[in-house]
Amino acid sequence: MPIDATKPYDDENIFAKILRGEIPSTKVYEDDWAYAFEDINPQAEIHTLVIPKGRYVSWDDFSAKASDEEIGGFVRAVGEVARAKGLVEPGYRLLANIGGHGHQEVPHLHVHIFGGHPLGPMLV
Ligand code: D5M
Repeated sequence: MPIDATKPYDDENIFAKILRGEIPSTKVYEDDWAYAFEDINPQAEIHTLVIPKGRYVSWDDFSAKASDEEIGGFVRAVGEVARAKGLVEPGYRLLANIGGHGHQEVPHLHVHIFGGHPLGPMLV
């Protein structure tokens, strides 16, 4: 079910639990600003999620409230993960779903990194 991205942050969401180490994840990368792990239900050969360490529901929440340092650190971390995965030369896709129409399911901002093969045109 898509979430209402205007609701307050819920500390019991599944990615908050992953950040606290309360449920397992396959870690790909971590720094002061971000944590990256493999998607549990991959939609491409490479499907990695990058989340900020701060408590942000969505891209909207993050872009409105995060500090420039947090935003810069997070954006740089997404690039680091893609480089570490060897995706720069073949190319890859970034996606952030936001709220109901965006079909966001987990209420902690996450950027999807897809790659590993030609992805074809975006459908929407
Ligand atoms: O995508 C939410 C994504 O989160 C979806 O691709 C599955 C993934 N997911 C859900 N639970 C887990 C756990 N526990 N580990 C790894 N990946 C997970 P959205 O953009 O919100 O629709």
